[in-house]
Amino acid sequence: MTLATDSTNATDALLHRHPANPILASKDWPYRINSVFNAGATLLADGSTLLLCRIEDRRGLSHLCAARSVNGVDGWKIDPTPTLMPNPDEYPEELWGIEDPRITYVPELQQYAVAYTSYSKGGPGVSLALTKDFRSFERYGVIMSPDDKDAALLPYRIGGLWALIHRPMTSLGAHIWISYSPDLSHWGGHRVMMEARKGAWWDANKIGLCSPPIETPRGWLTLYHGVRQTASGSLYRVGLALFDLQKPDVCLLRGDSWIFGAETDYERGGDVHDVVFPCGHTISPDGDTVNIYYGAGDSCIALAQASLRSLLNWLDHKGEPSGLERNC
Ligand code: BMA
Repeated sequence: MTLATDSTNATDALLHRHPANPILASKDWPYRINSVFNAGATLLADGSTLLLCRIEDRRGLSHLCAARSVNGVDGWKIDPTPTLMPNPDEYPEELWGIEDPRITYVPELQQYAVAYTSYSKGGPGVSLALTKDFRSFERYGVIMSPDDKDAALLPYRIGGLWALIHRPMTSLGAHIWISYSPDLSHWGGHRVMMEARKGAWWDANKIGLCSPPIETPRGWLTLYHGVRQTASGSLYRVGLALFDLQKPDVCLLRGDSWIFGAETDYERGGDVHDVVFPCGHTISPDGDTVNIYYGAGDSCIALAQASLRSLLNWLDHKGEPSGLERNC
């Protein structure tokens, strides 16, 4: 077993909170809401940033609303009305709302794929929609039946098939899986990508994908959340792993400790305390700065920045090839 001492301290943290945090909160919204959090993110063709935010209304149900900004930090232009509402008449799986979108730009389709949680009587499932402009959406309906969430599409086919990362709840536990499809509608080839650890670990029992994996020459660099159950509730933290580019179910490296957890007032408080929950990121024009957008305390959206090079470097020092439990 490796020694768990960590020379990383506050001054050499991997993720740096933006001084403007939280960058979006309910008071910024053009209509009355309870909270805004867990946003998907992408760069648009003109280089501006789009966040597709989860909005919880004052009934407790969620929908999605787009916010656009030239610099990805402030000056947000928020759609005056909801951008994507649940449509339970045609999609009954959306009866209790739609949540936690992850956005992937798909060059082959010249469209953005939005994977989101649809919530209904059967529990949370994974739904998919395609869009060119975040104004009109082509819904594919539920593509992974309940209980399943935390999904994102990879940007291109692997071995001729589309690949979706997701987190089904099974009798084996809440692990990260990958599935394949010829047409985005019919899915199979299911494989476990990475298992939650057990016992005292920070990512014991329940893990899930954060934002879509980042393609690097070394592999798919992947932020994931781990949930530690405690006597006073759940602690949502963020960890790091690297997967093989052509065989994404093969975990090349997995970090031992979390790299980001709730520390500030807006992360430790809110409707659900002690939650940091990234669903989206963008890469700055320098090719190295990762802008990570995360829901804080299920109440607002915040931004943390990291260097891609430093993240990979950290994994080289703190990672082990340990996707599956046998290696943990
Ligand atoms: C998870 C998801 C997230 C939420 C988190 C903390 O299970 O439902 O949407 O942010 O719990 O409440």
